Amino acid sequence: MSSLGLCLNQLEEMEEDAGLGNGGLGRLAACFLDSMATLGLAAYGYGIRYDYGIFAQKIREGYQQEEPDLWLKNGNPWEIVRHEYTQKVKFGGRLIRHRDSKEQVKWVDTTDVLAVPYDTPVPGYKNNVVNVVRLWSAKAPNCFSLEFFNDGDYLKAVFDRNSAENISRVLYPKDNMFEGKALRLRQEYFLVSASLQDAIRRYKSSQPGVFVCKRESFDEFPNKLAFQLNDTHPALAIPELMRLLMDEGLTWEQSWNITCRTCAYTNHTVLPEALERWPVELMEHLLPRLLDIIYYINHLFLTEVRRRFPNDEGRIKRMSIVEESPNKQINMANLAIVGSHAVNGVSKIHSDLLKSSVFKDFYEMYPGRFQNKTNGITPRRWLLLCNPDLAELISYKLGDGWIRHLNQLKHLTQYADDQCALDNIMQIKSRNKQRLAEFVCKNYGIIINCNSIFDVQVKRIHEYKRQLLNCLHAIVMYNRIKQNPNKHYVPRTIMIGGKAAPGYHVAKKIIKLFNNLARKINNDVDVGDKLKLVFLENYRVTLAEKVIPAADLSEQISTAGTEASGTGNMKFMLNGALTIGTLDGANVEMAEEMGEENMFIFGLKLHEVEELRSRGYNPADYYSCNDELREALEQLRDGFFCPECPNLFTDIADNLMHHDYYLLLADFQSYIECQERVSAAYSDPYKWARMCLLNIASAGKFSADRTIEEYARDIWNVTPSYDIIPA
Ligand code: 26R
Repeated sequence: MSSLGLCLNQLEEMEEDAGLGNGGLGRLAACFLDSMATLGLAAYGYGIRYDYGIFAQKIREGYQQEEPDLWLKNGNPWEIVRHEYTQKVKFGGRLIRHRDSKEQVKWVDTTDVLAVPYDTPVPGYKNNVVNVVRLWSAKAPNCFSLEFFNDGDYLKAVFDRNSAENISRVLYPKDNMFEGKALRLRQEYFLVSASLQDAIRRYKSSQPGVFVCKRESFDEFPNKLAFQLNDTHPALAIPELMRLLMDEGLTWEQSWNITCRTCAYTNHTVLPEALERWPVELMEHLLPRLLDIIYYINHLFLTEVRRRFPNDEGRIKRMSIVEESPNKQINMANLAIVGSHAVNGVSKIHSDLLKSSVFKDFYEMYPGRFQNKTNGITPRRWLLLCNPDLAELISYKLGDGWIRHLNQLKHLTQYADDQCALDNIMQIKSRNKQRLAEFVCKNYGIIINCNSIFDVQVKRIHEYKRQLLNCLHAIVMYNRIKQNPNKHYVPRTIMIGGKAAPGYHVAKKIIKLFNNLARKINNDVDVGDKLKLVFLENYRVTLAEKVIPAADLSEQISTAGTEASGTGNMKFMLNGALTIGTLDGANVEMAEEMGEENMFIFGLKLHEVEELRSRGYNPADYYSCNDELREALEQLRDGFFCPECPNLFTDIADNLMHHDYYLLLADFQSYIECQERVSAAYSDPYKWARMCLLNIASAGKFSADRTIEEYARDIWNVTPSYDIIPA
């Protein structure tokens, strides 16, 4: 490379992120792929090869602007197309029934689309195992739109091919907000149908690269295959697998038995607005055969519910896969539960919430089906790769076994009072901070104080994640400095990064607010380097790899009961940042592992949130007796941070003062006081470094290897292996 004048680091910087997901759910899948390969499990990741990944975020005058992410523009050296495994996916058409048979139904006059697979290797860590992630790209078949062709409109026929190929054009950028768009339903079915056909093909040939069918019987199918549904987005796998098996000649009962034993469902959110409900009309039009199968699944299921819980129509209504009002819709979570042998949440508190509220009725019917699988992250990317100096220090102290067995980090506790080890940790953090400071200076022209607390909140912008609470703290700090500029303050640099869904106006307004706060505060001479605000533009994996190793403080401040798990929280912990957080998602288990004295916990607990809401929450109770809170809200309302457009943030303030669904005001005082404890702790460098070390030492549980071992044991019935296979 050097003889070609190329530098590896520069090339690495030029490589595009494969931004094929929105946030936590997709990134979790990527960590799982790494762990499955490292644990020697024969696993495939299936997805869509979008031409355009998650949009690139530009900040212009403080506002988010979206730009298309044409990530393949310079080619992609890591993928290889496998035309030989192309599959056909059907849409539209009509059904022809054979007598009253539920099995023998012909789906005809369909419009077909080809799914062309592209494979990317997923190497395990130094074990010579290489799995693949297989992404489908949509291609119109040659016969596509032939009616027009016969009419002589050849050009229109060619142009029309786009409508088929649009299926894999672009990732929907909404996170946690369901919208019943036809193209999105096409995407979901396209992924599911192509992937299942591929899996069945592989099962039948049973020998790699052999195309002829060797296996005739499907009896072994559930023993050889497991489909883990990553949320409900691929839940059509259940009726689709039924269809494919019945088309192979199996009866309904045989097919249902195989389907339920093969599929398992992971839930990743409890926010009601994120749950998928597809209009029946749309399904009827696009996927008539699947709707037909769903109706029959529901018929049999409701018969069973009636038998188990007689005379309970309320229960029937809540559990039905087909919802009648306000519009006829298919409830995909209900479908996923009914068609799976295991259902899991992604942290203890979240899995308990599924059983006690969201899926209570289902838990009462199938108590043995519900499980917990607390999320994890891959230590290869999130420590070894992104923080080489810290990784080296740990290996120097403990050897390199932690890279595969993260629990070994607990042996670091022996250095908790070792001055020299604590100095090393502080030096590494300090170097990482300097590197980030250079990046911030170069990219945003803001000079930050490397002795300040690097206080970081990076994640999708959403009201429930409460970036606004973080903003309120910044305002309070600013007001205090202005009021008393000569007092001593522990300096801070508050950084927020994350994308807002393009149609989520409140989230976009929060970005604009933070940028306006930054403009005002960063240019105030009274403030100087006591407080700086930085918006980290276009937050994505490659930026996370720079930011997380440099953070002192990790903000995990969602309203208790809203964040299913969080995985960013674990990445910060593993890199020696301390956490300020609520007892929500995996924070609860992090506190358990490290001890509450090593985390900054604040705010209402889940049961207190429930109690407060059921008593009737009134935000006015909080601001009327809190001067600093009232001052901050008034400043928002009267245009203090936006003189050129004084009403810009009025709606944000009014919403907080009158509705405040996520209880920011209720947690405000507790948060501010907790931040004061953070500042006090930071003033004692050895105390702080000791806590950092104890955080790292207790991060072992949050390895995705542990998560995958649990899936393997409790759901997939396979055994991991750390064997190194011959190269
Ligand atoms: C249907 C559609 C609009 C949609 C709904 C929900 C699209 C995306 C989502 C995002 C959800 C499923 C998600 O990403 N959840 C996150 O999953 C992470 C991994 O389990 C958790 O750590 C995180 O708490 C949770 O928000």
